[in-house]
Amino acid sequence: MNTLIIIKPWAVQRGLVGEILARFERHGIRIAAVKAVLLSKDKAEKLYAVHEGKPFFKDVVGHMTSTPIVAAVLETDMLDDEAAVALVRKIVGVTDPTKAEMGTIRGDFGMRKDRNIIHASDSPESAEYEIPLFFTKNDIVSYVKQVI
Ligand code: FUP
Repeated sequence: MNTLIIIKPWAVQRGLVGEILARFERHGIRIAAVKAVLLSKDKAEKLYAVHEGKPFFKDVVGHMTSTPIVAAVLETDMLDDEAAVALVRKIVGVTDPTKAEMGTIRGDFGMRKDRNIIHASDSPESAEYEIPLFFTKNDIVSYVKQVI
């Protein structure tokens, strides 16, 4: 199962990329693809398409396109799809860093809901939509042994 995380501009600016990726690795979740990108407005709008029309939409698109982000595909074969997404979201913490538990990424490094350090796909379907915004199939490796 693959899911997408994005280390957002404030976390990249503060040099937290390694620390954040390490948290997933320590759980046995593997990095199947990773890259730094300056996101285009079009891609940012697609990423947050479900929020179009909401008061924070323009701001979040502006923020996500302001300075480089680091996108990563995470892989785990130890859990079913729903559970894999749930574990990644648990490591990330809830949307608002003031409410996120200490020990989660947002709880430890975030401050503002609208600048909450990291994005993670919220379902297997979202992951399927979001991953191709950043990666082609050839960009993504698999650590799962395939028997042919
Ligand atoms: P999450 O799935 O936890 O990233 O949360 P959402 O999909 O609800 O929000 C996506 C992004 O929109 C957040 F990371 C930041 C922004 N946002 C706000 O700025 N204000 C809000 O009230 C909700 C979301």
